[in-house]
Amino acid sequence: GKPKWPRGDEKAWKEAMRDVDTDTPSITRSIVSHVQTSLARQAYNLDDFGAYQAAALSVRDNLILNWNETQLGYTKREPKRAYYLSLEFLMGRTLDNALLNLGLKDQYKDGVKQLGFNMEDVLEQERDAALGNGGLGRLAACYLDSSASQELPVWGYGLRYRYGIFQQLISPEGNQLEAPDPWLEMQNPWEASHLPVLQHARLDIFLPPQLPRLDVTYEVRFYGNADRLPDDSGRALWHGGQEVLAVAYDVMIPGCYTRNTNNLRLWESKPKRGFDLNSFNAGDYERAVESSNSAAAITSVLYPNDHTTFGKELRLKQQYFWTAASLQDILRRFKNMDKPITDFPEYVSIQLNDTHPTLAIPELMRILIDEEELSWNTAWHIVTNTFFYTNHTVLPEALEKWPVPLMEHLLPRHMQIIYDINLFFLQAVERKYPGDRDRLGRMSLIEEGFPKHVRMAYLACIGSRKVNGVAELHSELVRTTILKDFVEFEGISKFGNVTNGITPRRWLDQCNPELSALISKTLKLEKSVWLKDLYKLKDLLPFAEDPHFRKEWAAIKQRNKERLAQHVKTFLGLEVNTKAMFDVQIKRLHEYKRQNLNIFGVIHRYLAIKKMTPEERKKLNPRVVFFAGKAAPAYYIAKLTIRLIVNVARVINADPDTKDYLSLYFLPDYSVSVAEILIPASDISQHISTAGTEASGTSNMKFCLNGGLLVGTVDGANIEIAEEVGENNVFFFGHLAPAVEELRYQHLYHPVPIEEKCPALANVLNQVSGGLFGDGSVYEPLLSTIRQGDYYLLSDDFDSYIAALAMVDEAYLDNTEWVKKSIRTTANMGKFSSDRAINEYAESYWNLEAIKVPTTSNFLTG
Ligand code: BZD
Repeated sequence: GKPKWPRGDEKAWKEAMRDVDTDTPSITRSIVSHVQTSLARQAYNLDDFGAYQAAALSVRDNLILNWNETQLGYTKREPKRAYYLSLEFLMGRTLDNALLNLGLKDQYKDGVKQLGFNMEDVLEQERDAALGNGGLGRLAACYLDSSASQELPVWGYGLRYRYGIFQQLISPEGNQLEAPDPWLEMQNPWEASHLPVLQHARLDIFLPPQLPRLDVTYEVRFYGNADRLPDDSGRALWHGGQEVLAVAYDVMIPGCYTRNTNNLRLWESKPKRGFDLNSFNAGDYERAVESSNSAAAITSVLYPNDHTTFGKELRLKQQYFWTAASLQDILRRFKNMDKPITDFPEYVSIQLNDTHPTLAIPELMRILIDEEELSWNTAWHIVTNTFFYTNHTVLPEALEKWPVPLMEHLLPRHMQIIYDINLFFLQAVERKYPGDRDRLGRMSLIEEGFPKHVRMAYLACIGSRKVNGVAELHSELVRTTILKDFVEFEGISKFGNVTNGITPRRWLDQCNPELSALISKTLKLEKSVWLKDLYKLKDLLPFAEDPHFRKEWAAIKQRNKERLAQHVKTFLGLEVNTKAMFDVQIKRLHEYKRQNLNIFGVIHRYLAIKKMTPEERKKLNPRVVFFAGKAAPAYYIAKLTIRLIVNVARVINADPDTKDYLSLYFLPDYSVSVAEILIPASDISQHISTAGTEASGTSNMKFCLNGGLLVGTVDGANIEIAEEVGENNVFFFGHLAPAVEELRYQHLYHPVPIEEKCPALANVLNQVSGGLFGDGSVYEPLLSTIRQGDYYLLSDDFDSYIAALAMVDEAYLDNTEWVKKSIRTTANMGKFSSDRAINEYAESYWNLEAIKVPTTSNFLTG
C-alpha cells in the first residue's frame, strides 16, 4: 500500500504547522525571535540595521509559506507556465514592497514601533538589488510583480551577479567615477564596518528574501569539440572543454493581495570541483586555482553597457551559462509531468527579454536533437512554438552581434546549429524570392566581414513564435526598419506590440503613500481594488473640479517636494527652494536621450535671466532642475555631459543674480530607491529623445502616474500617454520620427552652420567654449558632436524645445489649471499598469491562465 503521509502523528504535524500570522503580537514575537536566534543579538544593542534584518527575516518566513503553497499548487494543477528570461532584474529594495503586497505594512510598523524603532529608518537600511542597467531591467521587475499579482504561473530566470550596476561617484571636477556595488555585503564600501565579522559573512543568506538552493544545480559546458555523428541523424557529440556548475538562488515574488508568490530563480556559477585534481597532482597549483576562479567569475559582475555591444567573451559566457541552466531546469520540470516532448509548447512559453537570451534557441535545438534524439523538423517545430522575442531598441549600434570565431571557440555545437538554421532558412527565402541575392545577404544570420558576426536579433526573430516591440511607434519601426524583410517573408501577424507598463504598487502606493491614501479615500475604494484595476483612476476626473480636492492634491505634491529637498540636504548638504517648479530628467546618460538638449536649455535660461532687470526677474516663476543617471564607464561623451551639468550647476547655483530663479542639481548614484523619491516630487519631467530612438520609456509613465506633467518629443510611449491624458496635458515639441532620416541627410550633405540654423543654440555652445563654466576646451569633444553632424538633431529641435518650456512657464502661472492638469493626468494613466501589459502577454502570446492559490494549506497532503 501507499506509505502513510505525513509521517508520524498527523495531529502533531497539524498543531506545529504555522500559518501567516498577521496580528501585531505575533509579528513582534517573530521579529524578536529572529533577533534572538537567527541574528544572535541582544535587545540592548540592537540597531536599525539589526531591526531591519530581523523584520526582513520575519517577512521572509511569511513569503516562504506562501511561496510553498503556490509552487505546490502549480505542481498539482500542471498548468501551462511562462518563463521570463532576462539578464537583468532591477529590483530595488524588497521589504517595503513585500509588506505592502502582503497587506502587513501597518502591523509591522506597529510591531517595530513597540520594539523602539521607526519603520522609515528600518526600511532605509536595505540596499538596492541593482541587478540591471535601466529600463529593460526595471521592466522585468515590474512584470514579475504583475505576474504574481495577476496570479499567473510565471517564473523569472536571471543571474545572481555578485556586483550589480556600479556605484557612481562624482569627483570634485565633475567626473563620474565608478566603484563596485557589492550588494550582498551589508557594508557600504566607503564606510568602515562596526559590525561583527560573523554577521558580515552570513549576511547574504538573510538579505533580500532569497533562498539558496544548494541542491538545485546543473552542469554547463564551454569550449571543447563538437563532432557530428557519422550517421544521418544530424546529431553531434559535444565533449571536452570546461564544465561549470550553476547553483540556484530563489527570490520570492509576492503578489499584491493574493497568496500567490512566484519565483525569480537566479543562477550563481561555481567550479564543478573545488579544483582540478589532475593538474593539482601534476604540481600545477596555479592552473588548478585558475579554473576555479574562472568558473566563479562568470556571475561576478553585471555589464554596465546599455545600448552598445562589446563582444567580450565573458559576456557571451554569462549568456550561455544562464540560458543553459534555465533550460535544463525548465525541461526537468516539464518532464516531471510525463507528457510527450512534442507537447512542450503546450506547457511552456519562454519570453526572451531582448536578444540577450537568444542562445536559448540553438541550445534547445541541441538538447532536442542531440539528447532527446528528435529530428531537425520536430525540434524546430517545438522551438519556434516555445519562444517569444521582445525587442527594446532599433538603434543599429545596440543590435547584438557576436563574432563567429568567438562563438565557434566557446560554443562549437551551437555554431553548427546556427549555420544549419541559417541554411534551411535561406533556402526557404530563396524559394520565395528566387535569385534575389541581395535579400539573402540582408537576411542571413551571418553578417559578412572580417570576422563574420552572428546577428542575434535575426536569430531571435526566426526562432520565435512572435516578436514584439514595446510601444506602438517602436513596434512599427521594428516592422518597417530592422525586421522589414522578415515581415515580408513571414507575414505581419507574427510582429506585434505590447506597450510597456509599470507596477502601480511600487510606483504609486509605495513611493507616494499620501497620494495613494487620498485616491482610496476619494474613490471610496480599498487600494487593493484600484491598485489591481488601474482604470478605476478614471473616477478621479470629476474631482479635478473640486477645489478642496485640488488643495489636498497640491499639498501632497508640495510635501513630496519637501521630502526630496530633505534628501538632497542629507546627502549633498544643499538647500533646495521648494517653492520652485521641480523639473526632472532621470535616466541613463545617452546622446539619444539628449540630456545635452536639457543642459543647453538650462544655460539658455540662465543667460536670459542674466540679461533681465531685477523687476523682470521678479515676475519669473523659479525653477529647480534635477538630473540623475549613470553613464556607461567607457562612454566618453556621456561622461562629459555629466561633467558639464555639474559645472553649470556650480556656476548658476552660486550666481546671486539668478540663483533665486534657477538652480540645478545632479544627484549622484541614481537608483530605484532614488527614483522613488524624485518621481513623486516632480512638477514636470523630461523625455526628450530624438524622435524614433526611445523605444518606449517607462519613467515617463511613473511621473505621469504621480501627477507630474510631461515635456517630451513625439516618441515611444510619450505618444500613447498623450493619447490617454489628452494632448493639452502634455508639452510636446520637436520633429517627428518620419522627418529624422531626411534631416540627417541634410546635415551630412547640405550642412548649414549652426550660427545660421539655430543662433540661440550657437550662443549657448559659444558660452561653454568661451569658459563660462570652466575651461571650455574640456567640452570640445561634446560640443563638436553638435557642431558637426549633429546626429541627434539638437540644432533642429532646440527652438521648439525652448518654446515648449516657455509654454510650461505660462501654464504654471495658472495654479488652478495646473493642478487640474496634474489630476487629469493621473486619472488617465490606467492603461500603463504593468498588469495590463502582462495580461496581454499572457493572453495573446503565451496562452496562459491564472491559477489562484487556495488560502487553505496543502502542506501536509502535497
Ligand atoms: O528598455 C530600454 C529602452 O531604451 C526603453 O525605451 C524601454 O522603455 C525599456 C523597456 O522596454 N532599453 C534598455 O534599458 N536597455 C538596456 O538597459 C540594455 C542593457 C544591456 C544591453 C543592451 C541594452
